[in-house]
Amino acid sequence: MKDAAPQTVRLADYMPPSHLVEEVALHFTLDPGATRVRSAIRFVPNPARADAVAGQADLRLDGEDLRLISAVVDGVAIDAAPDATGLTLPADALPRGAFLFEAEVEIAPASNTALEGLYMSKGMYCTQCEAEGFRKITFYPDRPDVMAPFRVTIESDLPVLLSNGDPVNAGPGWAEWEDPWPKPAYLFALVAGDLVAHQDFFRTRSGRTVELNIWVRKGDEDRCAYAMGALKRSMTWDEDTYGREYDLDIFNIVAVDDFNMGAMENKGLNIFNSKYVLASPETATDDDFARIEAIIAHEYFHNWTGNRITCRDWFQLCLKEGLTVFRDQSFSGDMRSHAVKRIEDVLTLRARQFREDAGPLSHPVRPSSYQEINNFYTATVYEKGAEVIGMLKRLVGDDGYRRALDLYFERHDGEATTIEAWLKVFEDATGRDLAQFKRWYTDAGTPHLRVEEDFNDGVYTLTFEQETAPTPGQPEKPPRVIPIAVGLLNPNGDEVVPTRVLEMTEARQSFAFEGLSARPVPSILRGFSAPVVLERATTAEERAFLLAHDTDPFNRWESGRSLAKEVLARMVTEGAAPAPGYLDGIKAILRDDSLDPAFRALALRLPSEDDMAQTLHATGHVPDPAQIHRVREALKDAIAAHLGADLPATYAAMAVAGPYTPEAAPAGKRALRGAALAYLTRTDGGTAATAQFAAADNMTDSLQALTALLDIGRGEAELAAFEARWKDDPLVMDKWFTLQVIMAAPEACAATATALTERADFDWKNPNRLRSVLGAVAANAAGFHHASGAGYRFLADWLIKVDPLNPQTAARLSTAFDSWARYDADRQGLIREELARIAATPGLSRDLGEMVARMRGADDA
Ligand code: B3K
Ligand code: ZN
Repeated sequence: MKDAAPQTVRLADYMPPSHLVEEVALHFTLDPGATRVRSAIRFVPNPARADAVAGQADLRLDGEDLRLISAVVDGVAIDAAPDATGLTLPADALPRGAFLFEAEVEIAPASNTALEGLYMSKGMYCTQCEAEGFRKITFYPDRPDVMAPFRVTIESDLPVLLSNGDPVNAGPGWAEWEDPWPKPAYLFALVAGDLVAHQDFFRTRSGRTVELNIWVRKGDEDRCAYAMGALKRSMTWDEDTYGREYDLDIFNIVAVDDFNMGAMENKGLNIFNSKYVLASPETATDDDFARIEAIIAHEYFHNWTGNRITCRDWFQLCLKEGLTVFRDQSFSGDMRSHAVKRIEDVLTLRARQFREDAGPLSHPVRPSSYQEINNFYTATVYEKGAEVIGMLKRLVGDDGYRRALDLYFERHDGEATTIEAWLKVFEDATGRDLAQFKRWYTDAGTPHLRVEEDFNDGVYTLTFEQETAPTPGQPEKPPRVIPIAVGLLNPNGDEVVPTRVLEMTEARQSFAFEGLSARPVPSILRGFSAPVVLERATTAEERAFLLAHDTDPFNRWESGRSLAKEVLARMVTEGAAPAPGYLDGIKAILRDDSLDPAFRALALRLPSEDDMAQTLHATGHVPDPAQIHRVREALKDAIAAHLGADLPATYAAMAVAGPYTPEAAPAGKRALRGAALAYLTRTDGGTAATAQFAAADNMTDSLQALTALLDIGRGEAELAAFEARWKDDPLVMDKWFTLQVIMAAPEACAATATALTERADFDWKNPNRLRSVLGAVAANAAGFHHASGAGYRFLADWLIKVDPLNPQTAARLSTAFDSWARYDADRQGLIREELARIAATPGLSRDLGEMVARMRGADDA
């Protein structure tokens, strides 16, 4: 069995492919249980492989779960015997030079529950090939450094038949597509279904007209307009900002209900989880709209960063993902607010990537080994990968960055390349040596940055010390290049030194600022200029000062954030009361009409329970999730009481007049109104929330109200009304499932989740529905970590059940266990028991097997 003894793949073992592919023709005859795939692949020995040129290299083709019907080389049938993972064509059976390999295989898309390769979702056929799904469609060198133009013919009774590239021919029951741009197999896509298009057109800046289609099931057409607008904005932005134009006559997006992740950038045929396409004011929240805009942009941007220039091997995943996340973040900042976007991105980075980096799953942005590559589509590769690009840009400046990117596109277009080539482009374009900077790609772990300061004779000196704790397999952590953006304020709040980027390269390093008349207040790591943990002993007064005066919006928010964490930490560790200075600071922010409402809403948001557990653990405490939950609830009550009459006032002031639109400005007002409502509900017994729910004409208002009511133990009637209205809309019902689990009291969390999974509409084979409950259990920190172990058991039971059908999704959900080492001996014991139970399950997938082994650690894995 292929999963019995998983192989470790190592970057150090990379070998160029023996053969390249000049062209591929595929012919599909679709059938749910017996789809036939005929392939004709023109191979040529790779000039970079002397053994292949000399006719001495076997050709290895990947292939899994395929029934081989025939194999032919240059017209002559061969006797091919596939093994569990593919087919080897021995060198002595191959012609010298180029040759044509033809095969016919049979596959069964209807029974493909892993949702990888060709599968079916609600009567439609669709594909997901990244990372290694193409090998479940036909025999092929399924590796990203083999790029080829594809011609695809699809035969089926279904009315809409789509593949990559441009349509070249069609007739009743068939269609032919041709993609002229060489691409790796992971970008192949096929869709067939009874679909309708929401259509539009885009004129590129060189004057070509591109047909744009969003394909959905009948009835969903009226939920596509926002995604279409986002697509057109993305296309314009990539032309304006990166000089990149779209390169085919047609761009298709298809919405699919059963999908393992968010979306996929297949060339010319993006396939999306319907959750990230379909939106109307009644069904989608402001956050949903923002995410749709970001994901549409992300997949579109991949056309250049990922598709035209792709990865040599999967270790280079961050080459396309880090860069494309960086690009979509910049785009969203341009469309909305850079300050707000930056704060949101840092919140996500800390919640997901810092957490990952602090535990057993820590790995470098460019890992050096894996068993299952799907396990490395992580916050580290994506979000930290984007941070690394942000640092590069900060170090070389905007012009240097633009020159480097132009050179990257010019030099590597049409190639499958590496991080080395990426860095070389920056070196060549800017003259910088990036050897030390490269450690951000190769070394795992989050650096901690300690700061000391000194003021003497008008000279202010900041001394930084960096340290990174060992991570699995990497005991030594040499210093990295850290760009530290710093500004100085004088004691009356004026900025005396505007933002300057200090470039730290040593383990310990000082930077002096001269000519200051008084000891300044430093604002350090402005804009979160590097993904590090800043440790600085400072007073609550100074933080409150920066919260009120900092000119850098990120650091202004950050001061409030660190104050909140300190308040919560002292409530937990010393039983302290909430500090009045903090409560006053919150009130001042709430009242400050000069601030963007979206920013104020973020400043009012408390650190999450998981964030507090992470913070307490990092400062030498053993976090108690139950106590953190109680204390955080008490702080919410204290804030609500302290804000008093300001709450109804803000709530009223932030009402948005007129019909709902998802733009940033009204969304920001709704966010602040929702934050006020959450506190207000603690003091008015739910009056305002009940009224808001009854009057709501959009999903943001409904969910805010429902959440606020559940938070005070009410909302039964509203939950029922919500269900009655939306029971036939799975995307909306996912929210209903999630909310009940997230808001459940710690002791009721597992039971609530269990009851929900017993409902007839808990279709657990649908990843969105599955995650709506399992992901929510993991997100309810006090519930998941309840001392009874019920949360742990619930998740482990489900992982064992899901794994045989959908290993990728099971592996992803298992990461909830990765923080086990933070907790007390009892909880550690309970989690380790569950991990051991999963590990002992016969036939465990390579996906979940690898994750569990890493989480358990080398000693007993
Ligand atoms: N590249 C895909 C993710 C593929 C995940 C494979 N397990 C979507 C994206 O990052 O844009
Ligand atoms: Zn991506």
